[in-house]
Amino acid sequence: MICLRFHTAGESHGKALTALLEGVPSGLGLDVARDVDPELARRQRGYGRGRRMQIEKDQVELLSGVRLGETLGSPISMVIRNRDWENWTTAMAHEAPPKDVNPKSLKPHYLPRPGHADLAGAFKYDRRDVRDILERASARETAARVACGAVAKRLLLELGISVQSHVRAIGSVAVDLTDLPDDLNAVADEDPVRCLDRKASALMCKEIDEAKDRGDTLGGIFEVVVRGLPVGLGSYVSWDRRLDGRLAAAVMSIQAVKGVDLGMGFEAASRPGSEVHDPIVLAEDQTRSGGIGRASNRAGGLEGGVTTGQPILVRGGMKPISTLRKRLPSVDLRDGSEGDAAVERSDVCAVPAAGVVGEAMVALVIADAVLEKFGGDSVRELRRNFDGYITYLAERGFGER
Ligand code: EPS
Repeated sequence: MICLRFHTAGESHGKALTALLEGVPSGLGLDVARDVDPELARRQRGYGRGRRMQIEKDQVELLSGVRLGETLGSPISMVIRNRDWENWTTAMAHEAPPKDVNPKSLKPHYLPRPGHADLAGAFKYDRRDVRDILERASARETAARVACGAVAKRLLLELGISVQSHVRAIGSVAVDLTDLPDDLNAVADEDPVRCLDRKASALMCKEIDEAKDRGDTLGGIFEVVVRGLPVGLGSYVSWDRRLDGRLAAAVMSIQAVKGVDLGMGFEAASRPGSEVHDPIVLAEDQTRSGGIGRASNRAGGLEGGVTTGQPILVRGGMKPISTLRKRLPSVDLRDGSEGDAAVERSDVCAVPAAGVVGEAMVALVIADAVLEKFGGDSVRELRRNFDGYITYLAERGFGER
């Protein structure tokens, strides 16, 4: 990210998660109870989550960057306290343990779980107790991403750009919906798995129950939808300025995501061009794309790594959670003996939550691209630049040069 940057810190069972977001212009109205906490609550929901989500009630405490309800342009730092911390003060203490400590109270794990970062991380960071790895590799970290993403979403909303999501598949149940409601999140949030098709949703919940009974886990696919975009964000001139690549990296970086596609995605590879590319049509009402629109949106809102003005449709495919109660084979890092992988309290399925995290990551990338094109140290300046561009798109008209 070029103009908007963020960092997160924190272990899953440590004191807190922290997030530092830099590059938000001044003068953005920000009320964490209204803008951030509801996003954190959305991430905590979804059929298939484990008991941890009943313990936590994620809320942000602001430490900097906001005064009297408006951003200052300075770094915004946020803390999300882990309520579960009180049960982990010994195992996750910063201090060296006392000599007579009961080793079990340190809650070590020596049998890495296939699929989690446990084993590769143990080699990379030269640790044997894989708790040293899993605490940070855990998807608990996504709460901090969602906090940053909520601020990015708030900024985008100032320009009439919305970022929403829904679940398209869980396990073997998939839906292929093209007509998405304007209030996508309001509809999806009412469903236990954030799926728009109630019949499919019931089947998804059934598959989750069955997986749980078997001691197994499930993955699935979420789709993030961005509307209200102007034509021209991102660029084709250099590989790292392409917005499709930047979005793919951001979504792929979400824990357990193994695949990302845009618009038609992989399906486009097997169809002829006439069934893939979106015919260009006059569309006077589409002021954010200069009065020129598309008869379809198979490209998913991007051509040449640049926004077309059509909605961005980006999907993430999540593998099943790697903590299985029906343990998979592993090797004990203490003595090399074969055994069953460690079990940590976990979720059976977290695809609905991953969609909310996907919104956050996409919002951060789009907000970055907006700031790159329109600049602005204050929201007023950003809006002036943005409005000037949209007005120019209308005035530009047609001509030879
Ligand atoms: C959590 C995501 C999951 C949960 C975690 C909370 O992370 P992981 O990738 O480690 O499976 O397991 O909860 C716990 C570690 C726990 O104690 O239950 C989240 O999204 O907040």
